[in-house]
Amino acid sequence: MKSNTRAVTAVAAAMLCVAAVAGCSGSGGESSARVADSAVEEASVPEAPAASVSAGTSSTPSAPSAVKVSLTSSPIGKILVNEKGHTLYLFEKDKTNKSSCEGECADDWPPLIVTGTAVAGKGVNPSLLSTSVRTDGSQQVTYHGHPLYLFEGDKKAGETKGQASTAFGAKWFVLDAAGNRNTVPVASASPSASSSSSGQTKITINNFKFMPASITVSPGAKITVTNKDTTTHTLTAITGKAFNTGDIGVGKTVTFTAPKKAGTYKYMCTIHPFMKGTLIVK
Ligand SMILES: [Cu+2]
Repeated sequence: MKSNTRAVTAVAAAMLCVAAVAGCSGSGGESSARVADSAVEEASVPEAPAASVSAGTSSTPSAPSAVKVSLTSSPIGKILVNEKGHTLYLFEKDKTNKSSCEGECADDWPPLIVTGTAVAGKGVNPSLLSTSVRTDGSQQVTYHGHPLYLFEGDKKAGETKGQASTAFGAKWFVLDAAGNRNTVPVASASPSASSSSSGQTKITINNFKFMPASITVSPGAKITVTNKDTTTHTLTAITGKAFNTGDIGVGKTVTFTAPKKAGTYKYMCTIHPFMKGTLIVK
C-alpha cells in the first residue's frame, strides 16, 4: 500500500518534471516530491463541487444555501415566504412557469433562485414546488406553476409592500397554500379614505408609499412633499408631465405647484415605479 503510493508519487513527479522542464534534475529532490504530493492530493479530490457551483447562477456568489418555501400568517392571510420569512410573490405577466421578468424588473423583484430543489416547509405542498430555467440558465423556484419572486421594497420578514403592485406591466400578488394569488389589499393602506380631507396640501412618503395616496387641491396650490423613508424618491406626474419634484433625498421636504388646469393627475416615483398616487385639481 505504502509503496504503491510512493510509486504513484514518483510517476506524478516524473510527469511534472516533463511538464515543467526546468528545475527538475535527475531523481527529484525534496521540493519536486512535495509538488508531486500536492498534485496527487488535488487529483484525489472529486471535481463534483466545482461542477455544481458552475451550474448555479454566476451573478449570485453566495453559497447555495437551502431555499425553503413555507406558509406563514400575515395581516392579509396565510402567505408563502422564503427561509428568511420574506414574502414571495407571483407576477401575473407570467402566463406559464417561465418568467417574463428580466433586467430592471428582476432587480426590483429578485427571482427566488435555487441550486437543486427547494425545500417544502411548513404548510407547503411539496408536489406544487418545482423550478423553471431562466434565460441566464439559473433555476427559479415555481409553486403551482408560478415563478416566485421576492420584492426589494420588503426589507424585513413579514412585509408585503409589493402586494397588488402593478410594476412592469402586470400585477404582483402574494400566494396562498394552494399556490393561488391572494388579492387582499394590504390592511394599512386605505387610499380612498384620505380623499375626505380636501384642501390638504401635504404629501408624506414613507414605506414606499405616498400618503395620502389621493389628494384634492385647488388649481395652482403649493404642495409640500416630505420624504420620511430610508431611500430617495421622486413625485413625478404620469399625466401630461404636469409636475415633477425630481429626487427628494431622505428626510428632505420639497414644494411643487399643482397644475392650474382642473383634472385628475396620476403620479409615480420614477425610481420605484410601483409607487403611485393621484392628485386631483378642482
Ligand atoms: Cu421611490
